[in-house]
Amino acid sequence: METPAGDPQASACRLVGWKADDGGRVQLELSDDAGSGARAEVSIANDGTVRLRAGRSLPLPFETHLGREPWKTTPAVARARDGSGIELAWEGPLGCATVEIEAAPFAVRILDRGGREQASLTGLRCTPDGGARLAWAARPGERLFGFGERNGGLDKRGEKLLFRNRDVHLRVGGSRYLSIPFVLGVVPGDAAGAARGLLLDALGPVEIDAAATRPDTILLETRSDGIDVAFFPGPTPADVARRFTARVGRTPLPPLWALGHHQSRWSYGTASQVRKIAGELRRRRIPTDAIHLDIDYMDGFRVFTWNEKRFPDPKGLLAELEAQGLRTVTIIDPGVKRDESFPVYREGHQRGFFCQKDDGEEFALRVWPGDAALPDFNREDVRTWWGELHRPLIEAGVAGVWNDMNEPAGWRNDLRVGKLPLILRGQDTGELVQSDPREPDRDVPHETVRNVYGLQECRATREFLESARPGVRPFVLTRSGAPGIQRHAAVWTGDNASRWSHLRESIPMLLNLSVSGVPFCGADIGGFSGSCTPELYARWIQLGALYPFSRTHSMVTSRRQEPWSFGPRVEAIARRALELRMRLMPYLYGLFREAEDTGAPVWRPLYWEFPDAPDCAGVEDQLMLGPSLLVAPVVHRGARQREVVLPPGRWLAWDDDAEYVGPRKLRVDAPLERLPLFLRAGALVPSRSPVLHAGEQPAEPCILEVAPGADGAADWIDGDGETTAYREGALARAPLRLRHRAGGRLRLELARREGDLALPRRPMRVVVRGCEAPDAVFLDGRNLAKGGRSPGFTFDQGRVHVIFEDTGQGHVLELEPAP
Ligand code: MIG
Repeated sequence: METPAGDPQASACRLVGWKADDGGRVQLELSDDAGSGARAEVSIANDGTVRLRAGRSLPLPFETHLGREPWKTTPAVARARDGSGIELAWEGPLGCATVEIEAAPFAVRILDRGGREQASLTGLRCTPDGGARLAWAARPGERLFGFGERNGGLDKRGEKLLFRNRDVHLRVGGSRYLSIPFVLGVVPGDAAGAARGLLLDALGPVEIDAAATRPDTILLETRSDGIDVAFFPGPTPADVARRFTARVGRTPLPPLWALGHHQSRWSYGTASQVRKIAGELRRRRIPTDAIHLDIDYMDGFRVFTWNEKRFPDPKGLLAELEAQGLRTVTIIDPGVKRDESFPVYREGHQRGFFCQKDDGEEFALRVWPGDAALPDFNREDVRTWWGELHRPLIEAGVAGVWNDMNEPAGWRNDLRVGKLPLILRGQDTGELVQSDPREPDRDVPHETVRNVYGLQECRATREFLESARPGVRPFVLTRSGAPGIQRHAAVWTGDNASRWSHLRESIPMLLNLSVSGVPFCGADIGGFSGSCTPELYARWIQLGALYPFSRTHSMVTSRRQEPWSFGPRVEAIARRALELRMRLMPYLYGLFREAEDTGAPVWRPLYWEFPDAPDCAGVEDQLMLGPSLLVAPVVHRGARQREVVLPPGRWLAWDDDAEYVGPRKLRVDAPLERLPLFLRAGALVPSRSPVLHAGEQPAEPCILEVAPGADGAADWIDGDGETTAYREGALARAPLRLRHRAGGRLRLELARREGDLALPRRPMRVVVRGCEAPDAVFLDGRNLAKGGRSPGFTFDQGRVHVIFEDTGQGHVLELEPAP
């Protein structure tokens, strides 16, 4: 008899046998009411992450076949419990877990050190077609974040979510380009054990019912390959992130130029247009590091070609751009034009590299070049081949690759509306087959591995770039992806529109993507389709200049969207916004380095930094840029003020150092020129004077912004902007500490730089904001003179500026207040 879908009480399976192997894995034999068997396996990793896999037959693990680290099981000891069931326990320096496996009904309960229940997994059912279902108990008051890239609000509790990669084009709810079935559960205000995470790991589409059908239950459902879940204990979101990203991977430090602003349009379609854009960017002094070339640089949309009429000398053009500090990123779609005279197609076809239909015919997708064949990226030989095809591009000087349409997306017919094909969604891929990444000789329905199509493409691209330019940090940008995509590519959120609602929505979308393991993400600034208004562009660039990935992009039919397209006032706003990004580059660099080290995202929801503050949990129109900066952008048309939820603690307004004490709500003025931004007391933000691009020397390379009012600590991270030498230690780390002493004395320590990177002595400016004129300032015990000479200090509008030469050997600054 069928049990009602998702009834967690339904005794779907019971344990009929078990054994523990030497590796600490517990193999379980299960049987359901109908007498059908199922197999499961439970294991614990050394950081306390617990994995449960189950299916009619035990699913084959796939992580190493996606290029991830193998799952490392600890030799946890399993023993039979009194009565029935099994207990499995592990405790180590990185984490611990106790797993209780109950026999009938089969249930897996995960407990923490104190014996408190962390997770309860019940109601396992394995269907004959290979799918499976599992229920995970939601906690009272628990908010459910993460879920990768989704429309809508921050908290998804009460929603049913399908994860199947698809080209959504504009705004539709439901699944999108990229699927990360990861849940971060947070109980606001509950400091102990507040955060926990779970990944429903899969190659194909899955569903999560986020307590929609049953208010106390999260239902996890797959369609093929059994079920594979990993549970990540907290207690903080950062703990969950560290464990989750240890499993799926982290973003390697991007090249510095990729952290700058990118200017894109569909399309800058001729060499002279590109030159003109570059010229304007420089003439108008708009900080920008990259120009993107969309599909029209190609010859008839044939990948890896150039249209020779429109781009007669790519190498010359790209060298010209680079001399102006502008890198070039070219789009690459997976679809290869089926044209016998096109060498890429001919070779791929002859070598059998393209996906087929189940009848053995080559599959053809209607997409830009007409009929196109799809490489089967699940095969290593195909990935190597595909990677190698990029060689002429990088020899021409292409710096980064933009992977679009890799869900994969296409359409049935090109019905033309004006000059544009009307894209009919839902190309039927029902008959498409691909290699199983685990067993390349075996064909499986594309649907069962669909969600990793884009990831495998990006992996091919990145691995090639790494091997072709050894020691150079690659840049790959993608639309589609799956858990772990952050190891290979930055993610942009696809086609949005020039609407205020899409500006607003980009915040929860990017925050949830960020906590889903993808720190390097952004939305098209100004909106992709539709025509942006001057005011919308101004507000969007103010926020977008602080997106972790910052790119202006627009559609072929929309009004032009360069920073100067909206008149001088908005141009000045854009310049200022991008200058702020350039100022904050040392801070951003440190945040990206931290993301690679710990998995903590660059953009953080308020609850991440303030888990004890219930009022912060649901805030979705503000964010933390790292631990120190609160961003409260204006996202409503006509608004010249906004309400800010100020988290607990003291805060300094970025522009005028006005001091506020949270938690409180605050109304702030936000004329069109202003982005409300706050420094957290205790913040130590490494910055510099703005430059036009990563390669330019700043007038002042080191400016430390200090927000007094609380003690604080941070690291100043320095390294080169291009190479992977930092992995061998060529990175400088200077620990910073701020202390408030009795009598209002401030003490700032810049510890001696650590690491193998030899840095020259350099001028340093420390800016202590929001203070009274000091009586005296001491540098390394020496009383500094007042005045603009180094070493010395000045006092101006509530800020103390101390300038001196940073030797890297460590310095102590002391500010003595007036009596
Ligand atoms: O069918 O390459 O999301 O950024 O400009 C549209 C043209 C194909 C979709 C991408 C968009 C890009 C556009 N592409």
